[in-house]
Amino acid sequence: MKRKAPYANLVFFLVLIVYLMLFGSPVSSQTPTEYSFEQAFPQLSFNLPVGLVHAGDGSNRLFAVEQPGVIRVFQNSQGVTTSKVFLDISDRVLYGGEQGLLGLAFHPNYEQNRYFYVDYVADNPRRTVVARYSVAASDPDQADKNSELVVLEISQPFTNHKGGQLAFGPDGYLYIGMGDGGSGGDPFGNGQNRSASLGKILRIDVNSPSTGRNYGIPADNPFAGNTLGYSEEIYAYGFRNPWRFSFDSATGQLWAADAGQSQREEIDIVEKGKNYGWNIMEGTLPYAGGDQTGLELPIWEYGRDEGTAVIGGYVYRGATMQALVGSYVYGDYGSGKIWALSYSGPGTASNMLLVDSALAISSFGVDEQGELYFCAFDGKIYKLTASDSTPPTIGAPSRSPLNPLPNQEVTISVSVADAGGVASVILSYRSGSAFANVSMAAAGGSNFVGNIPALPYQAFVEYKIIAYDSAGNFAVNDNQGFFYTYTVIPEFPSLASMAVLLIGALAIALMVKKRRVKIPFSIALA
Ligand SMILES: [Ca+2]
Ligand SMILES: [Ca+2]
Repeated sequence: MKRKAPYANLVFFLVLIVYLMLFGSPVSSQTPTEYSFEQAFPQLSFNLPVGLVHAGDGSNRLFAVEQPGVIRVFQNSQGVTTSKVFLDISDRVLYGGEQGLLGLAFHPNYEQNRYFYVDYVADNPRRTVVARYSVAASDPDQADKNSELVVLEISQPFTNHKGGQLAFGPDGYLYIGMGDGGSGGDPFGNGQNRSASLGKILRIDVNSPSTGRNYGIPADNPFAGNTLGYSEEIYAYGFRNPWRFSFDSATGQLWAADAGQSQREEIDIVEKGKNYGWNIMEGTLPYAGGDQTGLELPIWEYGRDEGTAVIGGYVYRGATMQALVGSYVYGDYGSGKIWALSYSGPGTASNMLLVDSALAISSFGVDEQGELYFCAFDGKIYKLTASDSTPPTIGAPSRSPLNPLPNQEVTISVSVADAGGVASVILSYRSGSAFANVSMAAAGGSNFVGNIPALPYQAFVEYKIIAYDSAGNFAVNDNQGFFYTYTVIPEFPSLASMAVLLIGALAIALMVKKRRVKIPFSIALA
């Protein structure tokens, strides 16, 4: 048995305290989670996919938007082998360059009314069309091409900067992304012109058509009822080409990515009535010049060293990549990079590169579970995956009883956490010789418990905790090499041993007394 002098424990704890003061807590360190991407539906290919949405109807279907004018529907399953044509309006769509079928959004009450909305560019004259279509109850995978109701049309001067995103907000209104109409530098000044619908994010009420329109103007739109000739549909303005925007499904915040001219790609949190700067500014840089007072700056921007056209994504709210929950995942068409931006107010933005895909990323999408996908112009839909390279985090173990008797088991409790899941927790202990391992049992929450068997009087016990996650990463909490320790204390004497001791003591006392008595007799006889 390994024994220590009484002072050894004291010296040990003093050393430990000094060590902890210098080097922090005795818990395993973390390494970053690694991200990659893979084909989400390897057997499916699409013709220039620019969007992926779900209907919110619990059917677990996905709808891919093909820029030339087709929407295809398929079951959200990795092994899916076919997709069906949900809608083909390629004969109505002006396709080419940035033009085409660009946006799709299902009505929030789609399950009841079977309405969905598309944004496309049409010709003669060149214009953006936002239209509503219906789906026959008899075949949920087949929209009725003849059900088109044109909701609004916006004249388009050039072939580029068409915007095209459609999304219903948490308020039930339909939000529409409109680029500045194109060429370069916004020659007509549409972004800052509140009488134009171009260079804006618009908001309309598709449920309440008002006189002369197939939609209503929400009463609290910034310019609702104005007499200055401003566009009543405007929700926010000063955009160049807000190609993709989305609502955070948890907070309702509107996140938009505005593609820049030649220097800055930007991410904006869009709020009602605000001016996002174009073309007075490009990102945080002056562009055409003018008064910058009151302009809303991006929460994040990057230059040509990182990409050429930002593709807005989603605030991740899925379940498979815990470390990304709450971060805005977006990418770049030119560089194929995908990042996660976390932001909780001015000065808090933190951007992390997830993957460098080298793909021509056109759009992001989420499924009914909130899992994230992206479309690329190689015709494939990809999903982002996290490879868990982060070992579990092990807390400081607690022990009961603190000072066991020789006949007492010792229960060790410890908290173990891992974003990818804890696979096993081992309690490893020794008393002088080799370590023995005990599997610790889950005990609710992140707690695990295991027992060290009863050990003899004055046994000096050392123990540590080892934890594995489901990806095979492991962490050891051995108290920074000092182990956690205790010494089994002496057992309180039992009644039987007390009796033996008492009898022994009496016997000795009697013997001594006998000798004392005997001596004087000897002397007397002598
Ligand atoms: Ca801006
Ligand atoms: Ca892990």
